[in-house]
Amino acid sequence: MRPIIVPPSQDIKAFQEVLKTSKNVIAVAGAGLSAASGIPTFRGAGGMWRKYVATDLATPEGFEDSPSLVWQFYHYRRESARKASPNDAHRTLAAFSQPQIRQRIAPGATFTLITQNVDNLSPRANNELAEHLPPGQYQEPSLFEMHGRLFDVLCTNEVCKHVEFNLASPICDGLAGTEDLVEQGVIDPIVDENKLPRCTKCGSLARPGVVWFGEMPHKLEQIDEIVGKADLCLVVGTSSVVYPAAGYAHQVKANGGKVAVFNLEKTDGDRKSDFRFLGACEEILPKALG
Ligand code: BV8
Ligand code: ZN
Repeated sequence: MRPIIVPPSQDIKAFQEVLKTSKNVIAVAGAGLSAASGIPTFRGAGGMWRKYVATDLATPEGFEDSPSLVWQFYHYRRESARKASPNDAHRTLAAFSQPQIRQRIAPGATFTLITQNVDNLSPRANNELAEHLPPGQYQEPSLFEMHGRLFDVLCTNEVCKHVEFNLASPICDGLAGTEDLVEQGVIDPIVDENKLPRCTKCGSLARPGVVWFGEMPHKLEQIDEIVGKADLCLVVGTSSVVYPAAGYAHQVKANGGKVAVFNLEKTDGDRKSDFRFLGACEEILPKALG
């Protein structure tokens, strides 16, 4: 006899009751969190991976084959992320990361945001909130950018390994204007490799500070420890296909915790979730966590 799978609840009030009794809450976020900020997602409708083969662009081998092609793509992503602003979903998660705000809806619970996004919008939402809170009230949130950061620039020299946060637009003269070509889907390696970003310390070729396929995501041990203690996992705007991030909700479930999905569309991973709120997370999350 096939086990009867109870469909996920869509009842926000019931979700808020669970929230009230949760002790350790995590949120796993993906590109859908930033969609309303104008940052294209990877796989959904309009997803940018549709035009480009992800494995050609987001892998060490892709960078090895053509650093120009990969830098043109990440320059385009940097420029679009620079022009973007945090949306209501980023702001809701930033507010929920503050204990004195979270107390109202999840008294005594801890909260950690684990984002796959590299666009710097969650840190910006946190910083904007910090500016609006009375001095001394803001507490550094528990935030993991597990796939790295677009605006981190890493040295490729194994000895130097210099890292710097760099918001320059363009990051180097050689890439200026190529973002329009990428926007039109034209992506050939047109920038001379000698004109690509260099390490400011040793002059070696630099690379975007993101985690590519096959590379180890950041701070996995700390994340695994936090996931292991979570009794509620929010899944926000992710197709849940990239591991290890896609496995965290299952882990919380397996540990007896609950899972609430906030996504525009159904995904394979969410059939067994306890709650599923289909729609724009920038509209639903403020209601659910507000
Ligand atoms: C690793 C960084 C070893 C740079 C990215 C076979 C099985 C299982 C795993 C693997 C396998 N083969 C290979 C692997 C490992 C691989 C992997 O998972 N591959 C997949 C494709 C099968 N993973 C890795 O390589 C990782 N490293 O495994 O190391 C290891 C690990 C652990 C322990 C030991 C060893 C590294 C993965 C990181 C890759 N880097 N990006 C960059 O951004 O360019 S991945 C890329 O995909 C982004 O980071 C992105 O965040 C991530 C996931 O995509 P999503 O965020 O989900 O975005 P997507 O567009 O897919 O979905 C958006 C969703 O939002 C949609 O559902 C849409 O409907 C919804 N949405 C849209 N608008 C809204 C919305 N929802 C709500 N509101 C809206 N408004
Ligand atoms: Zn260097």
